Amino acid sequence: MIRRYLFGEPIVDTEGVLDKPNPCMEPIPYFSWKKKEEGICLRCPLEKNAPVYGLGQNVRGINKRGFRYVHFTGSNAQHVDTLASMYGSHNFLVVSGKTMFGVFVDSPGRVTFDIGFTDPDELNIISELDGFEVYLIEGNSLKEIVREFRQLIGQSYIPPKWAFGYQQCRWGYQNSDEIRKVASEMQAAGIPLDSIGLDIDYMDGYKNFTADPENYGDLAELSKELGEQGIRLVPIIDAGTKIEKGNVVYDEGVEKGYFVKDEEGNDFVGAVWPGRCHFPDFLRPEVRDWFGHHYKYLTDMGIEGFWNDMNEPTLFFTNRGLKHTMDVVDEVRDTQLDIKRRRKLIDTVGAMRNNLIDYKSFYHNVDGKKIVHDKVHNLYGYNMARAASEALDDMLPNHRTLVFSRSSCIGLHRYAGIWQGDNQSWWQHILLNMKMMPSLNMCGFLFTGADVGGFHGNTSDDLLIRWLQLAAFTPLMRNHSANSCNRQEPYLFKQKGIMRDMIKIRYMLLPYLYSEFVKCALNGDMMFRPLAFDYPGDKMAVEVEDQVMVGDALMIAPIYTQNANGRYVYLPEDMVAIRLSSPEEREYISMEKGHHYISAELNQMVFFLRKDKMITLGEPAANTEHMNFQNIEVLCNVETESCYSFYDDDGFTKDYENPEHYTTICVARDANGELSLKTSNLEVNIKVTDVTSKNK
Ligand code: MIG
Repeated sequence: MIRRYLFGEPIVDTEGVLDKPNPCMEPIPYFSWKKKEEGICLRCPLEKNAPVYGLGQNVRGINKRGFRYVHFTGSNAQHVDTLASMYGSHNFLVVSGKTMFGVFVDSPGRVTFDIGFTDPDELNIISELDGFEVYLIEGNSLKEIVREFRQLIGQSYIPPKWAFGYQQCRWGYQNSDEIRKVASEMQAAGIPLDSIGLDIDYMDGYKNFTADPENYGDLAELSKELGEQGIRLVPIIDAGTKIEKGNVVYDEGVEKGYFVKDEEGNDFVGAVWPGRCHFPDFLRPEVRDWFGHHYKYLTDMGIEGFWNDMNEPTLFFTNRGLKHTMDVVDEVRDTQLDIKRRRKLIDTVGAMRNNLIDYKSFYHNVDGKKIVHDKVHNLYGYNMARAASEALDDMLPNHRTLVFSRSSCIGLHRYAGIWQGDNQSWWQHILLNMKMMPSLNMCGFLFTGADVGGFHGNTSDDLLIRWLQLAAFTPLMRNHSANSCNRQEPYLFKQKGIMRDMIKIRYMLLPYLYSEFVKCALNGDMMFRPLAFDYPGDKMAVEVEDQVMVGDALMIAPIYTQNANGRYVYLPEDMVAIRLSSPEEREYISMEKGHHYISAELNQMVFFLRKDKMITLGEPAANTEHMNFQNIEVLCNVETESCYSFYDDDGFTKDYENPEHYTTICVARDANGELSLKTSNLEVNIKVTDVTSKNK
């Protein structure tokens, strides 16, 4: 059951929820609330040891209890335990325990979730804005509460099938020949590849919807050439518009009055890559429509995948901040620069970036109302990526495109995916990558993943290999790195053969991953789940923070420690461990419920198949375009009988509901102990592999 509560008068409709139930007039259950200096505070006691799940993109555990998260989208690349907010603000959480409920705080502004941090026995939710809405969701299980919430916020974005293939990216590919080289090196190393990301380097002077005439003058040919090999380009689009006459987006935006304004009503100025920029007012539908249709420049080249960056929005500096900094420089210039002044200088320079004073100094126009940015801050990236998605739908109807964003808010999950931002080549970031998956899935973000290998910092063979072993399951599997660190393409490493085999395993898993993904999107389910969601009565399972369920049939327990040749896992039921060093080289190990040490050398990846479940596997190919999902192997761990609903489609169009996309696959053990197969669709060729208790 879902109930909606209104607090004050919301300044805008976030459009996180499209179909709103009538508001409830009775007082909100579970919570007491009062107005405090920091905002409206909703307080609720927490049961001892009861986990709290959700909040989407954040650091720390799957169980979010024990920290104070502040949702105000930001771009901090230090994803450490004390980071209070990341690029997204996803204000949904589920409190478990004897009484279980979900809460969604629908607000465009800053919301703080103090989950047993200041007081270990309390949840305090503080909304800085007086006007906001709260949805309270009750249900009989964690899964049910999430499903109800997901129905409320609407169906999650489904990208084209090719977006599930391996993506190679890097900040710093200098010209189109370098892109060609990435493709040919990948092919020479026998590594599957579906797309190559283009970072800001491809643009002309960091202007959106342009290509550098010297280095990327042949972008259209490049796109065509690679397209013929089944490889797609995925260019970046940034939030800032360069102030420069002749820059079409600038000229039009100024003329139409489509940029956000400063106090005096002039186009607001903030700096990003090209230096001083204006920022489209994406909260306005007509601005989204205008900006979104500029993607035509790229779609005309056959490009159908895009990523949106710097849309928190990130501001390197404003004229105010710069002037203030220069004043401080003057003030300290001729002094001895003692510790205080030195600190002041450093802090002032640092504070030029993403300063709250600046976020309070520009305005949106929402339905004719002038609204200061910091009150709707969390909606900016959401509406930027939405602009792309809406216009692409218009320009390429009934055709799926890839769009993923850095900044987000609940609502964007209907339009795009997100990546997890500027992580590091740290072992603990493999784990963080995994832990964020279920939290994001709860909030509707299914198409997500992290920069594989880590964005900042130099990666090593073993780190990249172990990371690939996790990323083999994440819908977005993109290796991306910063221009300041070593290159990270797999073919450059000594152990590239292992990397190739891990990426091939990803392609082998695709028919299962794609089937599970689309079904989860259509049914409002989570593809990645904490163990607690599937085994709520199992106290041990509830505490597990380094294993998750993936789809209907699998549990994963990735290795995230350097030099380890295995790890401890907890099995909440009997399962079959599948240990493989390539799609063909496999071992099946029956394991009983309980604690185990499972060995997995660097070249071995392990995952676990649940009892009476099966997965659908494909034959890896150079890319998804060359794969045939109608030719599959089903790997079965089935004692007596089991059925699986296998989803597949053409990967491009949108008639998801077509019953022809579903094949029911049933296997049953006959009198001889052999598995026999029944299927609803004879066009899918199925080979059955029985991995049930091979040891017995
Ligand atoms: O702060 O475009 O998250 O993926 O490579 C750096 C350059 C700006 C941040 C993105 C990252 C991208 C980078 N951008």
